[in-house]
Amino acid sequence: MPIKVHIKNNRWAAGSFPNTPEGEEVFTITHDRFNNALLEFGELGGPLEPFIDWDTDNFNQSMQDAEVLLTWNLPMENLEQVAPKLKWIHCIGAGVEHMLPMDWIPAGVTLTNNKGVHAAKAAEFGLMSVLMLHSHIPAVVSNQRLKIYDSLYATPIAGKTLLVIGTGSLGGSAAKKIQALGVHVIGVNRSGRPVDGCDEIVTTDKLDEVLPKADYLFAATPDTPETSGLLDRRRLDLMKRSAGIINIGREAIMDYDALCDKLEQGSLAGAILDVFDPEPIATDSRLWHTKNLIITPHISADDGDAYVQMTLNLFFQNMRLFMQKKPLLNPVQPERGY
Ligand code: OXD
Repeated sequence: MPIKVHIKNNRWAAGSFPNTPEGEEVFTITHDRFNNALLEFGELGGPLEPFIDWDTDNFNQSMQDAEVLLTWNLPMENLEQVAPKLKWIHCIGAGVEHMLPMDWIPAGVTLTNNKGVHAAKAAEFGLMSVLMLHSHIPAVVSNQRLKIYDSLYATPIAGKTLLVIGTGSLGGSAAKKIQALGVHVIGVNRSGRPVDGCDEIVTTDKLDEVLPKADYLFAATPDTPETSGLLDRRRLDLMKRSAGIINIGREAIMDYDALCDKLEQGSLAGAILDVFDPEPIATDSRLWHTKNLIITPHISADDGDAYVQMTLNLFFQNMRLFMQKKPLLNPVQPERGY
């Protein structure tokens, strides 16, 4: 029996995903991309029956006999009736907060995510952004807009301390690259498990103790009930005035209003933010003109050429396991929301 895979691509639309027209090209799974990626997984070709679709154009009809859904999002209502044969949903993103709360997942259906696909790009972005903060680039750019020629000198970065909040695939890969420059890296995670690239690990409940030590903070956590509001105004106030902050996780984990206040007052030196809610940022948002803040439009971790290829690579590895009835890679734990 062939395995029907419904592939739901999204057309770019305001307030939806992809949130920019450029994103549509990066994240779309075409027949060519699907077949090219399949070449490396020869034995899977025969049994697979892909149905490539857009938005919900043919969703209800096609999902009647689909066992697998490959998508960013989906209509969750009555999924059991809409998709009686469904066993596995793979989300083409790492963050799955748009699917919370996960009480809609029918019993017997596994949700997996794209963890790992972003590691190489996130590591380089992490390295770049920490070095940018260390060389005062947000302030240099703010000065340039005001025609201020102020030589903001910096030292080599060795000996500084970086706090990495969220030491999974994104944070962990960035930590390794930055540690190689002689930076002391403190990782913060839920369990306290050791992580390559981190000199020390503390559990999230010890965050208040390590925030004052950080010269730079790199936030790379998903938005879950546990991380939402983690870096609130009180915690941001624990940081050094000379510190810099990067967020490539989700806006929900940090109080951006408090962050903007601190940047304007000079009680924080700089910030580079890559994630926002909503995206794109509203034209009247204060973020656009906050001093010493650089906005990057959600480009920190998605490989512009190979995102779909890497996604399909992970998907086909998992498909092999699915066919062998083995546990899948990257299962999302609905109760944790990640
Ligand atoms: C993701 C992201 O969740 O790129 O995949 O933000």
